[in-house]
Amino acid sequence: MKIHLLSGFLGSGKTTAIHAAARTLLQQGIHTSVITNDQGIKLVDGDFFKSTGIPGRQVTGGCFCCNFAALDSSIQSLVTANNTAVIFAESVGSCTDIVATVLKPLLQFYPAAQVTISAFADVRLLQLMLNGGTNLFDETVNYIYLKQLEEAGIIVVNKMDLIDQTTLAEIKVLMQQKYPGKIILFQNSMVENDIVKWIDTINHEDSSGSLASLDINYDTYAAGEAKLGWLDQELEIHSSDNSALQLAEDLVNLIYKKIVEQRYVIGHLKMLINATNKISFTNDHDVMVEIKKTPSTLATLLINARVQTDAEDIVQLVSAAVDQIEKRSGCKIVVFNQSAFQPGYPKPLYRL
Ligand SMILES: Nc1nc2c(ncn2[C@@H]2O[C@H](COP(=O)(O)OP(=O)(O)O)[C@@H](O)[C@H]2O)c(=O)[nH]1
Ligand SMILES: [Mg+2]
Repeated sequence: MKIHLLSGFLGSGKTTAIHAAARTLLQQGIHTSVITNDQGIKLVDGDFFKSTGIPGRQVTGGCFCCNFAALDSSIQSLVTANNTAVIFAESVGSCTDIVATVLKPLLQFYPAAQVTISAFADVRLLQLMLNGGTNLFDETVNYIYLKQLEEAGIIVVNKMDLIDQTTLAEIKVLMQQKYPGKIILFQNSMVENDIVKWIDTINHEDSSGSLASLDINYDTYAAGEAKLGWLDQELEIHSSDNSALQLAEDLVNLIYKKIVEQRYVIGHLKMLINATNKISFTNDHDVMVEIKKTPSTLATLLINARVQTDAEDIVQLVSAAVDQIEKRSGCKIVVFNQSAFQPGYPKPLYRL
């Protein structure tokens, strides 16, 4: 069995790459599955994988390291139910120290397994980090970001289609200087060839067993995690004039607009309409979304927001957006599930 762990900051493209890679392997007849992970209650990514038909499990309510038992039972259940040969496991975007707390314990539990770690980095954010850090995020958040890259055997510099060739060439030089000895891939996860190259690399990676546990300050790590407020919320939009999908689109765009107006830095902001239509906003992305709309009296919306402010601020902001859409249209919006919090101090089950 192969277990490919993905770490990397929120929004770096982990789910996109897993989706493409799992599809490619499944087409080759290789039994492949996915484990998504989050601290909240319900994941846009997990629900998204369900809609694609790729076998998967969700570990929620805490990261893999603090929830190792749930990760382990997910692996066992995928092996039993799906005869899985390859598992992609995506860790929470603000989580690090996974060599010591996930990879090494997995190698002890599954000595015959090949376990790899790929740390994903959005090339645009990476560029800011390499040029002396960024004041976009708090410095404790930057600390987590750099620890994720430091511990992985493979760094995937992703979204390389989003910068020009000259800048890319500069980043390649800087990365080779900063991380000698690591495998560094430059990737566009939307392109099949790049995904095939990544699959090939992780297939042949056999140095994971010799990866060193990080030297890491848990107080700084915990402070960085706690800088981001989390909101997971499920809503239903009821419309008597069949405009529920239009209103869902309006609500999604209004929430994003309000976050931008408040100048809250986005870790990630993902929404899923009717369990199939996935929308992802980043700090660089300011176009409004447009979805395909059919007349409908009901639409559902799942929101996963990880934003650098207090969770309560995000709750208020979404609630104000909901009120505004209700008043303007006369529709009824019901929140039926919500979890809002700052992540607590990371307490891994194992640390080897
Ligand atoms: N242009 C471009 N966009 C990408 C690439 N990989 C991912 N994305 C987009 O980046 C956003 C976040 O991706 P996602 O896979 O959800 O990130 P995750 O939070 O790391 O799982 C989505 O809108 C993706 O479509 C890439 O290589 N190029
Ligand atoms: Mg993801």
